[in-house]
This record gives sequence, structure tokens and C-alpha cells, in this order.
Amino acid sequence: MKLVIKVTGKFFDDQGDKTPLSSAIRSLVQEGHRVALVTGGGTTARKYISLGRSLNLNEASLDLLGIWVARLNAFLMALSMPDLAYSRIPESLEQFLEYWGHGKVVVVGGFQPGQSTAAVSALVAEAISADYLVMVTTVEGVFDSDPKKNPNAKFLPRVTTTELKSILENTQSVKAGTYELLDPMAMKIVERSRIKVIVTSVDKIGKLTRIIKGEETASIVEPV
Ligand code: U5P
Repeated sequence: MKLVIKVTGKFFDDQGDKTPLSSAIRSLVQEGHRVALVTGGGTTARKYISLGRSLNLNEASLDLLGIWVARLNAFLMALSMPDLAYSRIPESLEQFLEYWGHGKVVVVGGFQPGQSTAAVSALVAEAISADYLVMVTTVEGVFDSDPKKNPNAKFLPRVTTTELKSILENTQSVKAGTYELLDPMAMKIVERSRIKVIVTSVDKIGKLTRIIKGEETASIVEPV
């Protein structure tokens, strides 16, 4: 299968063990899957964006700071898998496809301003006709409200893009560093190409193989 794994930038926020991610990618490759990995910018991106705001930078410049941090996380992961991953981090979809053609895992951060790395992952998934786009987040999957704020939030094993849009509507923002699970651009791409999206948590990173087989609880987003 062709898989795009999008990992939240928050995964890179602390000093904890990062090997479960490279091990999971290694297992997927050993099972015969082709894998693209997309890394977010996390708190470091937000820190630079807020430094930029204090210097009165415009939104495009703030996005560029976020892109550079996401690329730094991508570079970290590529360096950690020298035998598996292509050594360069693509800066556009064209470059991604060029590197993908070499047959290795390609690790991606940001492309251009105006979107999040979720959009990058959707674009990449679309461009390679991925079987699944797996969004590895800080929560177990999709909930009907933010489980970090509402202890009664209900877990949704299956959700349509229409339902997800209305859940995200209140939290969605297009300011640098504040995009949520799927930004409007990512949503558009997922819908137009009917990309199958699985949402799971970083705690389950070691179970990616089982998640893809549907043997572990995760949320499936159905494009409508
Ligand atoms: N970003 C972009 N374009 C991209 C990827 C990321 O502008 O293609 C910027 C956004 O400001 C985003 C930040 O909020 O980098 C960090 O990415 P993320 O962790 O929010 O996905």
C-alpha cells in the first residue's frame, strides 16, 4: 500500500523517545508499504510565529517561519533513518514527486504559506494516490468536541467530512500556527480526491500496522 503518515508537530515538543516513530516507519516499509512522512511544526513553530508577530511580520512571513520549523522536524526524522529515507526535504509538491521517484521514504515539512502541514499531507496523498492518509495527533481520534476541554466529549469511530467540518467550524482559524486537524485546504483536497483518512494518537504510533488493518481503535473520516 501507499501510505502518508502525518505526525503532529507536538510529537517533537519534548525530549521523550522519538524512536517509536522511526521504528513504525521501518516496520511499514519492511511489510512492503511505500511511506511518505509529513511532520508538523509544533510548539517551536508557534514560538517562532509569536516572535515574528512581536516583530510585526505579515502572515506570509509568519507562515514561512512555521514551514522552516516543520522542515527542521522533517530533516531530523530523515537523518534518523539514513538507510530508508531520501536525504533531502522537498520544498514543493513537484520536488516531492521527484524524490518519491527514487523509491525511498520521503519526509516532508511545509510547502507554501496559507496552509498547514495537514494540507501538505493531503496534497502528497492525492499526488501519489495513497491508500490511506494517517493523521497521528495528540488525541485518540475524532471527538464531537475538544476532549482536552470537554471531559464528556464523545469519540467518533466514523465521521463524514461534512460532520467533521461542522465540528471544526468553531475552532478553525486561518492565522499562522493556529490551524486545526484539517485546515480548509486539506479538507478540500480530501473531499475532491476522496482520500481515506485515519485519525489516531501518538501513543499508538507503535501500532500503526494494526491501525491500517483496522485492528486498533481509530477514527475513519469518510469523504462525502
Ligand atoms: N505552514 C505553512 N505552509 C505549509 C506548512 C506549514 O504556511 O505548507 C505554516 C503554518 O503557519 C503552520 C505552521 O501553522 O507552518 C506549522 O505547521 P503545522 O504544525 O501547523 O501544520
